[in-house]
Amino acid sequence: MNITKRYEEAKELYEKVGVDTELAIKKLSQVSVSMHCWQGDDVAGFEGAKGPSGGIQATGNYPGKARNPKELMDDMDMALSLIPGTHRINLHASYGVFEDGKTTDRDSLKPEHFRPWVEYARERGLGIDFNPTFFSHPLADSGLTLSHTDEEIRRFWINHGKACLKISEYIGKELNKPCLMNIWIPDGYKDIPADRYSPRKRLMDSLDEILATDFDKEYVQISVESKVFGIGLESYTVGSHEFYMNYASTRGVLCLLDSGHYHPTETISDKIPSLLLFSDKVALHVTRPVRWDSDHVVLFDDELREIAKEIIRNDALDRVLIGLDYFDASINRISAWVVGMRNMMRALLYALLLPNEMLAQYQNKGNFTEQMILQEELKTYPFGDVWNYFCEKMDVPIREMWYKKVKEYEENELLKRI
Ligand code: RNT
Ligand code: ZN
Repeated sequence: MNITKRYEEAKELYEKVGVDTELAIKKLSQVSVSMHCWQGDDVAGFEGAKGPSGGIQATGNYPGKARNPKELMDDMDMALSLIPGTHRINLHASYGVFEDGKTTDRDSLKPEHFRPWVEYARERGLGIDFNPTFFSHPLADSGLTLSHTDEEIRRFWINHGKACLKISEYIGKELNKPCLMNIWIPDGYKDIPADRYSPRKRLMDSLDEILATDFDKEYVQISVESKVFGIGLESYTVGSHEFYMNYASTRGVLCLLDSGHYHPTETISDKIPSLLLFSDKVALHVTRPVRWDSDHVVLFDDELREIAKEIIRNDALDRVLIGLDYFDASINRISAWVVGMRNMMRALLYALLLPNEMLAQYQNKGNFTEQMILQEELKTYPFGDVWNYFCEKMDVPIREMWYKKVKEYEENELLKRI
């Protein structure tokens, strides 16, 4: 009752600045965000790795990480039950499910290894996105995969990419929802390279070979993810932003912007409209870099709101494929998912509740004073009342109430995993 009453009052206030809260809620309820499975186990996967290699790192030792497919699926269920909306899940190739004792190397992974995930998603009405895993593997230990000088190693990774395309196609067809297959490789050098050109040429050729696989474009979308540096690979990254932006635009694949993969003062929010002008779609890995690509949990901060504004103001909810990408092992991992996913949705609602046309008109007419005043006042409009109403409507706990459920689950389940 209280929630509804407060919402009605908020609705009236927003109406005065020309914002339709009902429409905002309707649009938000249709949004799907890709929830990354790897937050649940510190990017370990099911092949026996302890943590990730490839210049990325999950730090912390909070108890209760998922150790097998069942635990990871249960934990994701717990998280999803506290996040408003119907979403997608994001899998890595290292999360294949094998029958007891059997394993298959990355170059010969098959759709059947992901059937349990497809069933999981189908039962819950979720979509699935997919990622080849070009790290946490002996043949990636040198820090080079698709750009390797050793033809046999390079070929192994090309075959991995091709195998993953077939798996993505299988997933897309089974769920009748396009699967986004994102390619990120760690390749780079710790110190100043003697040749910056040839590794990029080899990467270009490898990607072209992967894309030459026969696959149904209706069910698979491909994106490529650039990076500025990785741990131990500080001086040179083969798959840089310029490399992939040109690659994507010439090959008709999507550019994926990871908010941790640029220089510290560079933001991806500003890149979204530029990409939307030149390509049909753009993909995101929303994360939070703290001084480096640290992959902290996504908070409701300025950059998250700017990202959301660029999506909403450009009416691009169906052109920007939003996925999250962080891994914090120092806090309850389910809470990490819930905080980040709720914040992504919250930021989209924030942007949907702005009088975007009016603000743009101020800018176009040079009324920068009014523009600033309204933008600032809107920051303390009763946005939280609309958010609570939305959560209640979507049948998930309001405010911080959801943590009670996570705490219970921690006591009954997570702490028993030793
Ligand atoms: C690494 C990239 C990449 C990974 C995941 C696990 O810097 O951001 O997207 O985080 O694929
Ligand atoms: Zn990423």
